Amino acid sequence: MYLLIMGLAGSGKTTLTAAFAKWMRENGHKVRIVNLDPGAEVVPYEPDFDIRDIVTVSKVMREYNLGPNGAMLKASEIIVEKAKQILKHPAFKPFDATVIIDTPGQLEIFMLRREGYKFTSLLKRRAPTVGVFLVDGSMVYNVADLITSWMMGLLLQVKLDIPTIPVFSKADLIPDREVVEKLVMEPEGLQEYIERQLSGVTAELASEMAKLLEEYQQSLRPVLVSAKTGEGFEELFSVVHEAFCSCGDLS
Ligand SMILES: Nc1nc2c(ncn2[C@@H]2O[C@H](COP(=O)(O)OP(=O)(O)O)[C@@H](O)[C@H]2O)c(=O)[nH]1
Ligand SMILES: [Mg+2]
Repeated sequence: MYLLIMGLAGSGKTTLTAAFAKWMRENGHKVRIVNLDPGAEVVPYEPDFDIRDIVTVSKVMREYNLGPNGAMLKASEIIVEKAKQILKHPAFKPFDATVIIDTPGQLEIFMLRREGYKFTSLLKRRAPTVGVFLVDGSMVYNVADLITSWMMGLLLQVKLDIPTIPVFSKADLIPDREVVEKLVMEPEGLQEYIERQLSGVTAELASEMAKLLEEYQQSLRPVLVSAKTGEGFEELFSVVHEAFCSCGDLS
């Protein structure tokens, strides 16, 4: 299967890729790692395939005289143009291992555009593909942060049409740990916080979103993890497995 690690820049994708792959290996699972981020400087893992062998953001900046965002855009186009060739690499063999794919730094320039959709479609055609949407847990201070970031995972699921697990990263840094934990585990408690923290139309809108999340949470529950301490990895593994089972057979 393919496990696509997605999230905003700095949400912890690369760190989680390294730590979760190590954890899976230690627990007897076969894993391959793909670095799909052409803008990565150093990565804390040994990739089985590295997109930087084909394209890097810094080279594209020099060659096409572009800034970092323009270059990431151009690099994304190059990745999609060469996708068929890239996917032939043995690292992408999906049936004897979990292929963990660390995605490009800026979600909005790759995953949320046509490029991300196209690349994911090609993966999906080959094997079951599950997404992880990482939200930087240390940036969640209140119920509005929690709901909006969690919703983004849902949007990504709709956009890419793959089961996408909402994962709150950096659990070791979450400022109000108990509140986030409670809200994530018992989304019905969200309504109470919404009434306390928001008002008017915003509260109504947030309340509708919370209902949607509560409903959706029954099929793919959110997980709190720390790549630093390994907390939540067992839970993440079991939710990935459930998502995998729900996303098709192995044929
Ligand atoms: N304390 C802590 N820091 C983390 C954790 N995961 C990532 N980070 C830090 O967050 C920053 C961004 O992480 P990175 O993996 O590069 O994010 P990416 O841009 O999404 O790939 C780095 O400084 C990491 O060391 C975590 O679980 N705990
Ligand atoms: Mg990264």
